[in-house]
Amino acid sequence: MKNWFSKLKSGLSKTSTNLGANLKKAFALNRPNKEVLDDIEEILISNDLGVKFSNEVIEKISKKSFNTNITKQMVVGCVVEEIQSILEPYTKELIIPNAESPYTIIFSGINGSGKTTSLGKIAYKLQQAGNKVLIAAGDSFRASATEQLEIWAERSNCEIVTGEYKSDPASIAYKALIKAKAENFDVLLIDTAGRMHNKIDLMNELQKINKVLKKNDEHLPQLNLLVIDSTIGQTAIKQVENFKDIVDINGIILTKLDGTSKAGVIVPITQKFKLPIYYIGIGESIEDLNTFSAKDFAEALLSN
Ligand SMILES: Nc1nc2c(ncn2[C@@H]2O[C@H](COP(=O)(O)OP(=O)(O)OP(=O)(O)O)[C@@H](O)[C@H]2O)c(=O)[nH]1
Ligand SMILES: [Mg+2]
Repeated sequence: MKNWFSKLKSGLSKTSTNLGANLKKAFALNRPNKEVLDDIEEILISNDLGVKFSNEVIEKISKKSFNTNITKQMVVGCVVEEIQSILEPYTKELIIPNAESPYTIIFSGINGSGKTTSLGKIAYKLQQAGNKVLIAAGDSFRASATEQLEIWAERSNCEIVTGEYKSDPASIAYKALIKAKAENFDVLLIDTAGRMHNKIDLMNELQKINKVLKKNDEHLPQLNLLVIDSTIGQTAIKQVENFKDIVDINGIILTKLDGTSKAGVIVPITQKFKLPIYYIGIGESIEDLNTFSAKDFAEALLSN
């Protein structure tokens, strides 16, 4: 998409400015390689890239700089290359196959992570690409959640199935699935309520939504997407763990990359969980979501 890279770059500017300024400082004084390396290691860790990643980078730079002084260019090149090679295998495009059952995606995550907004943006994308998309308002828990999703359904020109306030989300999902099958929808997108992992009832409910779909067709849902707010940094790692314990999370969306200084966290998340990254969000409007490119991301992150 035209301008996406510059949008991504400016979205990631909080992270890249931090990272760039710190790296610059590390080279401000003429110091022995060993001291510069110690600083770089600290900078990479404090920018959320993780200990494992930082060690790997330091090792590479040490080898490269065996007989020569370390330069900022060398470090930036190495970090970009390393981030790209870690993330590349996990960049995933959402492809909707032609099948009897609708391609079903459940959006889960903690409160306010961007589930509903991401669902709306994806509904728009899939609809634009010619798919028949049905939305299920599976968050009957929060007052006005359904209304919020109805607005997204209207914007994306998709049909929506809703339920009564506080009614059982699994039955809303089921009702939507039956409609989607009967009317040959290609895609079914299920919104869910935000939940913290310690809210046992809500976590069980998420399992129930999965079970109800599976009972109808064991291949459903094809995707359990965890929507992660990137502004929370390291906490995201624990969050992935908690959700993976409950449902079979098989993909992630990273949101709010436009407002975070902690975008680096995607690296340790990927190293630890090896989950495909389907989309990233860099703003609130309908076009501010795109497929993830490891190369663009790595370059934008080190662009300052
Ligand atoms: N800047 C920015 N804001 C975002 C992005 N994604 C979502 N938001 C905003 O984050 C807020 C929460 O988004 P929702 O989509 O309602 O989050 P949710 O996970 O559905 O929230 P609950 O249903 O309450 O758990 C809204 O104000 C969104 O506009 C993003 O990529 N960038
Ligand atoms: Mg929501």
